[in-house]
Amino acid sequence: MAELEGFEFGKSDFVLLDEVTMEQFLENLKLRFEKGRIYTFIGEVVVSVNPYRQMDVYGKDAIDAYRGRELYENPPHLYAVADAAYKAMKRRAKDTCIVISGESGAGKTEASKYIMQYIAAITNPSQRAEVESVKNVLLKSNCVLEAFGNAKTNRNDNSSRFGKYMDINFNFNGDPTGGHINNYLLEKSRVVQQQEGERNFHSFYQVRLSSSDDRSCHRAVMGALKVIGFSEEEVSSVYKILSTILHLGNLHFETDGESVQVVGGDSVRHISELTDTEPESVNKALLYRTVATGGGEVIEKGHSEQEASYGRDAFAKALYERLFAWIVGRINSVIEVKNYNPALHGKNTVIGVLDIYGFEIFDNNSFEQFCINYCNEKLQQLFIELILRQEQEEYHREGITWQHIDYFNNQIIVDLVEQPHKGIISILDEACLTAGKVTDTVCLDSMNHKLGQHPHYTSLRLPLVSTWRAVRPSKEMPPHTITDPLYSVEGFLDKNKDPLFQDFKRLMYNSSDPVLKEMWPDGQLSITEVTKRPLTAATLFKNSIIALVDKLACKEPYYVRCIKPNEVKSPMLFDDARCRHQVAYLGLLENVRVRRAGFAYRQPYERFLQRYKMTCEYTWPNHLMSSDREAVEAIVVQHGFEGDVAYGHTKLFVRTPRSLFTLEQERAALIPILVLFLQKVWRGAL
Ligand code: AD9
Ligand code: MG
Repeated sequence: MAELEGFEFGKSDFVLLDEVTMEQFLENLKLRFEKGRIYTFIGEVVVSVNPYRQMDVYGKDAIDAYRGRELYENPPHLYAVADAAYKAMKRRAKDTCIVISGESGAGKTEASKYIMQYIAAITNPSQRAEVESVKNVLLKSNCVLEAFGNAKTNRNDNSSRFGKYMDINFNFNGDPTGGHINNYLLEKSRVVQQQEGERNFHSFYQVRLSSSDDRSCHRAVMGALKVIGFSEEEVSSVYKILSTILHLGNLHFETDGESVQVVGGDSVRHISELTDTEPESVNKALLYRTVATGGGEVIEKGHSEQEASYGRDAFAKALYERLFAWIVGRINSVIEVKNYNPALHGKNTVIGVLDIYGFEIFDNNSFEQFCINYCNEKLQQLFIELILRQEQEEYHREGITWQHIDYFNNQIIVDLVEQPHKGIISILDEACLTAGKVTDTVCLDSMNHKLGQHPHYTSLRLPLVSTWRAVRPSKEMPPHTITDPLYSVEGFLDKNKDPLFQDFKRLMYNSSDPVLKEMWPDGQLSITEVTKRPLTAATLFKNSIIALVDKLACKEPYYVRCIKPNEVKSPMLFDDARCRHQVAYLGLLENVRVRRAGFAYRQPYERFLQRYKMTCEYTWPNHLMSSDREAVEAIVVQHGFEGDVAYGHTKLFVRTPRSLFTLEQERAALIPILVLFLQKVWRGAL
């Protein structure tokens, strides 16, 4: 639990609330936000409220204050969590991870950057050149990924349009030796369409250099690409692909009733130059597709105007998606740990940092929200399981009997989505694989039929499909999703199938640009060889999220839960309703309850003594007992809360915060008297 700052800033740990109610939680959160205290603990979890202004709490002084200290020794901060994860990794050779969640604009990416900066600042004190270079690449990778993976949206000017998980590897000295980045579900539809007021990915504006901001970002990205080790040819290919996509956007199609033509000035010629392909091949790929007939014959079929436009958009999206994946892969090839010999260098340990989209519930929710919310249901499940496991492990380590805590098991909701054959994704896939015209509505009917009886699959309203609702069995545990998300089934099948004509793949594979060619290995297959259906978008996403959860589950987790205080990016406004909503679906009250269900508060004997020894005649100014534990017992007995504590091997565990309040109040009352006393001593009056 956090060092108690004094309650004028509110309670620095939510476990200290008098009662765990939404009202008290919000009141405390708001008070702290208004007093400029944007971080608050729930045990070892940090709750962060986006300040929407520069805070003077990340400098060198702060880094020094948190370095190597215990969680409760300093006020709540990202650095406290980063340090805890780092210490566990270094001292106990544990793989750890820091999971940062929250909705768009809540401050996840900023938090992940501060965490990485902190880790970079506290490692490699001897400034070894090879470690410095790894750190530099890890930090610079952020700038590149943000340029290509972030965009201005209505909710956030720098919104990450992909999920990111980064492993940082450490040697036995605790210095970074490399890393690995996984990216999840890039929102590629943005390449061809943006909502009003939103922009495409930053990279497109940087290539056209539309504003001074874009120009300075472009310079930073070019610098970062160089530091990471991209060759000039590679950088050139990257920008040629961006230009190709822009040119694709400039062309459209017309028909004279018989055949379809490309309209768009010199765009085809530009595209062929930029992609190092023949103009006729580009033209052909845009207007025709190769199909294999039942008899094994291969024919070329002309597109309708609509098919051609659809094909162009799918091509532009795929180009960008593959470019992004290639950039991530290229960064990985630089930062992967090479020549690591555990026999020589000791165990290689890892800190993972996950910056992933939180629940998204809009007025109109589509396939993307379905995937994102499924991912959050899974992470929520993991969160509760791991928090409980961590508690259990601590009790076990300290020799304290564990009491079972009742909690809602999210698995039923996760199963509803991902179960083979029966789950929503399976039903979607089945509809996508069925030959003929299965429409979104037909698929929805099938889902209603198969899942209608499921307790968490509720009322379906065409064309909306409502999927799951978390219903807690006990009223102690409120649901973490307070609004049932409703999904518009329109477009689900197409987004799930995500088709791209083989002709485009072949065109790219046949490019003379080696970088581009490398991104399209599947283009070497001829149409008759393309028999195996590719996995659908939902299944690919599901597989990657299952792999992610497996990866996280074997690590010691630390959590940052980010909250967006208002919709208008104001540093002053705390919008009660918006915050209430987030506290609910992030499961924060549940988190406090789990933390308090056992022992709300714990502290090593020595620290406890230091803080409260003044409240007991047997321990002030120094105790004469044989151990700190006995001295702590004396304090507990004197204040009459023996029934409320358990004595661990190294720590005191206190069940309810109330006992602690008594001590805190007494301490607060004594301090002025002590100060007076000491002043008199100094002045020689005593
Ligand atoms: V999204 O899901 O990627 O759309 P994030 O990542 O949760 O979202 P982000 O970190 O990008 O949000 O924060 C949004 C903006 O809030 C930033 O661009 C900053 O202007 C602002 N912000 C967030 N955290 C801080 C902070 N600790 N200090 C100052 C902050 N400003
Ligand atoms: Mg972000």
